[in-house]
Order: sequence, then C-alpha cells, then structure tokens
Amino acid sequence: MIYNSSESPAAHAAPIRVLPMPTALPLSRALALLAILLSLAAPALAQNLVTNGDFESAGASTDEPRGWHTHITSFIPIPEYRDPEHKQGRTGVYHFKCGCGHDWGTVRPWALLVCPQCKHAVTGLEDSGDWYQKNDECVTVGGPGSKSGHALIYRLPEAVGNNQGVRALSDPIRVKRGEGFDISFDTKASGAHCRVFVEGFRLENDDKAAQAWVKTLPPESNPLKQTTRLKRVFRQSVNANTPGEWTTFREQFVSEGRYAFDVLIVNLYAYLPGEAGYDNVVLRRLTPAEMSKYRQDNPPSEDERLR
Ligand SMILES: [Ca+2]
Ligand SMILES: [Zn+2]
Repeated sequence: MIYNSSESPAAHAAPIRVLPMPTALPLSRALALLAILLSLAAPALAQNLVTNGDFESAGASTDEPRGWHTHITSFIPIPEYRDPEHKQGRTGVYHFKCGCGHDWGTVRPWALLVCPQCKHAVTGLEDSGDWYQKNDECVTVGGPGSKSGHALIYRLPEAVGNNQGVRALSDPIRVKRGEGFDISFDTKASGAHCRVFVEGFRLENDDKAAQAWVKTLPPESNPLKQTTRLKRVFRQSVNANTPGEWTTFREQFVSEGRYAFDVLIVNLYAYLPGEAGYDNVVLRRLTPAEMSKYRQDNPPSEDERLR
C-alpha cells in the first residue's frame, strides 16, 4: 500500500479504521493468534450443530419446528415378478413404495428426501411403510411445562406408543471423519420412554445410479439439495427412560474406523403410551482436551475386526 504525505501509517492505526490492512502484524501471524485465541475459548464458543435445538424458533411455513422433521414416512421394497398375477419369477428388481402408496421407482430412496405425493420426509431408518404417516399428529411445540421457553412435546396414544412410537429428525449435519461429538438434551416424560439416537451416515460417492436418479426428482422432493445417497453406518443411542422431571442426558462418540460417517442426524424418539418432552438439544464437536480424555477412556479395540 502507498501512503501519500498527509496519510501516515500511524493515521491508519486510529481507532476508527475499519479496514484490516495494513495491519501491525503480518496477516498470517494475526490469523495464527486469532486461531489460538479461538481455541482457548473453544468450550465457551462450541457451536451447536443442531438447528433450533431449543425449539424457540418457529417453522417457516409448516407446523414443523425449524430444523426438524416430524412429517415423516418410510417405504417398503416390493419385488417385481415376471408373472405379477401369480407372483412368480422374481426379476431381482424392487420398487420402493412409500407408506402413502407412491411408487418411488427402482432406486431405494434415502433419508430426508421428500415423497412427491404425501410430502413427508423419508426417515431412511427402516422399511416401515406407513407407520409414521401420522407421526406429526402426536407432536407439538409447547410452552407450558417446558424447561425453558418452548419444548418439543409428544403425546402418544396407546396404539402409537405400543407400536412405532413418535420421532423427530434433525436436518442432516455435515461432519468430518475422525471428529468426536458430544450430544446432550433435556427430557421429561410420563408413561412414555425416551431415547435419542444420533444416526451416522456415509456419503455413497460411488453410487452413480443414485446420483443420476436424485437429479431427476422434482425440487420439492429434494429440499436439502442432496446429491449423493446417504447410507446409515453408525448409531449412538442415549437411553433416558422415563424421567419424571426435566433431566439432562449426555453422551460422547467419535466418527472412526469402519463406522466412520460423513453426516449426522439426531433422532428424538419416544415409545410407550404417555407424554414426552425434549428441549435444549445440543450436538457439538469435542475439544482437543475432551478428545484426549475420550481416547483415554475408550482405548481402541485390540480386535481389528471391531475397529
Ligand atoms: Ca426451549
Ligand atoms: Zn408418500
């Protein structure tokens, strides 16, 4: 930078200066210092990877809380026959049929693609057909009785509680293999049994057929603009049972070895008839200190097959 006679470097150091250049420190050194400061402050600044984990932000245009999916569905694979009338001679091809009846075609859909017919998001967790078609009817974002502000409230009638239960899925969260995580949440229940799953998925980059297929979906079937199949490879569960008062639960886990994943989805689940509430869902990366502690407490298995 060139200074004219009336504008000295000292003038640039005046408090009103907003442009970062020229800096007193070389930029790389300033960035290194900033990185150190940020790492020192990391526990306080640890970012919640879950959107709207406190349920205080209203949904944009639906009754789903922002960042969460309660209008969900699944599908069942239907084998194709050479002689469909007599169900004879399987061709080896399957059609994937949504719980609402929509035929997705012969490519297996995956988590958080949206059925073009019923507009519900695929859970991608199990082939359960229409089990969750009415899931959202059991879910509200409630004020009274919450731990802080609004909470996600489930009311499970007998038939639902004794069978599929109720769940809400977070938006997918992109992570890096080798990273460690801490999931925590508050929950309270009467009758119902609370269990949180953190589902880890791998991006199936070699599945070219799925990559071509997902491009053919109408935009409303792929609101998250996914380009690659998600395959579930990992599941961490936190069993909270039936806490009569708001209680905080916490668990740590790492994306590694044969279970290494690229994407996480938090799945707030409850089953058995009754009521359940969730609030303050926080998923964050482990700090380097927490990671070393985790390594100490969870040494790698000596059996390579289990790694
Ligand atoms: Ca809240
Ligand atoms: Zn459907």
